[in-house]
Amino acid sequence: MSTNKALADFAAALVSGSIKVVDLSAPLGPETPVLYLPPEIGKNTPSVKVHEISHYDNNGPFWAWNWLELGEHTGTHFDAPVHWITGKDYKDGTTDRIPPKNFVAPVCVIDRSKESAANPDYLLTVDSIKQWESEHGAIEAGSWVLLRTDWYKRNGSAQAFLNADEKGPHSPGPTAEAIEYLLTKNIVGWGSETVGTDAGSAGGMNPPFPAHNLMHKNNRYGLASLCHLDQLPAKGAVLIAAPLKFVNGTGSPVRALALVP
Ligand code: 23J
Ligand code: MN
Repeated sequence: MSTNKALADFAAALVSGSIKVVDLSAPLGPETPVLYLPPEIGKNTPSVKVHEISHYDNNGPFWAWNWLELGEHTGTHFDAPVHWITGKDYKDGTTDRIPPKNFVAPVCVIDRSKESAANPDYLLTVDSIKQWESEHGAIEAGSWVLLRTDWYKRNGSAQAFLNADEKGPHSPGPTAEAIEYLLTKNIVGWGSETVGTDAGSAGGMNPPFPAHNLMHKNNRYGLASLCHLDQLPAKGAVLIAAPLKFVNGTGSPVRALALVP
């Protein structure tokens, strides 16, 4: 028999409940808010549509099933490197070719919920990450880094979640320099509670959409529209987030889960 103490202890902790499973995904359905891009920038993704095949009726007497009309980048979702032009040539950069080991990783949670409540255009800076590291220890290679903003609490209303006015969307996110700094730490990915991994103001940054541009340029991943980051410790949890194995996929809705002590 092949055994491993860490895995046996882990299995026992799951059964006893001393390690909890926290659901980091938002409900996925027709009401799920989706990104809105001004038409001069590009075409938009559709909202989720559920098409009924049968419902224990003449179309299938003993069964119910649906088919879905679903964008890859909808709801709580994973961004693969080929999503961005800077990552387009990575052979292992599509949802079906990413090494599955990268779907399970330790997670650092930077809580800037107070700052984001005070300022919906809040941007995470390098100094702020260094401050977090002085409190919680260095960000380790192979970790996910997630920005907690409590923005997920707006998820039930597209208007509050996208938070756009005539000047564009207002939602928190990282500066380009913050992402560059995290890349020097060899993180596996960057995640947020907002509709995309970038701030609402990111279209005007240098480079535009720096979380997308820089993470994917380095064959790293993104997670957007995460929920319940307020249930995670700053350090010490493990994130499981696996995209569907779409052939040549640029992203996928995920059921993101955290294992929490
Ligand atoms: C396409 C263009 C801009 C953005 C996005 C997609 C996303 O946020 C996404 O879901 O990847 S900002
Ligand atoms: Mn995306």
